[in-house]
Amino acid sequence: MSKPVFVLHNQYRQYPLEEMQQRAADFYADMKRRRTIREFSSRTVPRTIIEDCLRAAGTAPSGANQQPWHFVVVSDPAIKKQIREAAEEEEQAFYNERAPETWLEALAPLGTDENKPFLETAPYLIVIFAQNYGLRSDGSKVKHYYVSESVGIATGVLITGLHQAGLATLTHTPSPMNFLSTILNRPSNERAFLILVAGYPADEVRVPQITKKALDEIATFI
Ligand code: IYR
Repeated sequence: MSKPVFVLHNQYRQYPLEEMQQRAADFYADMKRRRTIREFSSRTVPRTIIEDCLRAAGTAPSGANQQPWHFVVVSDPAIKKQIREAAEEEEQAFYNERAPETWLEALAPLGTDENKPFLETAPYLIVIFAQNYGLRSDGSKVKHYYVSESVGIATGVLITGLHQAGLATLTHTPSPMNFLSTILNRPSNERAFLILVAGYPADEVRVPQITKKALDEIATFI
């Protein structure tokens, strides 16, 4: 059993109360502008921006600090095409056969359908994999803890980072997503978690008129 090693946390910053209030308000105002978009421009984005956002995602807290995630950044048009074709096949089955009526009703306000052109248009598809367990170099398995929670948190950081860098995203979850492991040749300990489509929005992009719940609906102070 390895012993913990503690170092002084000298990166923490405390702000005067007024500044703290302002920072919280500014952050909320900026996050409120984020919208999931479904039409992307094909304009290229420097890879270095994606790299820094991924570095930020990699700072996320995770169960036992196991960092059970892997990000495959797809910009190759041939691979994007393969992903689009496989995703659309699943989505066709979903929208026309598999999805229960109640699910389709829940999705109706978003105007989604089985066509996923953005999977080819957007400059980047960041395919996020969750590592259900780790693999030692001798092939033995390492148990991972709180995998979905950890990968979900890292994904949130990534979405936030891309947004504040000035990019738009779409969290896309074709179901089932096993085809991503095949196309991207991922090891058996990983399962696709979601595809984060990233890039500039298409000109004059339109988004569904939806609202977010008010604070008193999402939080209770006792
Ligand atoms: N995976 C499908 C359906 C879908 C499901 C949910 I829940 C959404 O919030 C949006 C879409 C699709 O991507 O179209």
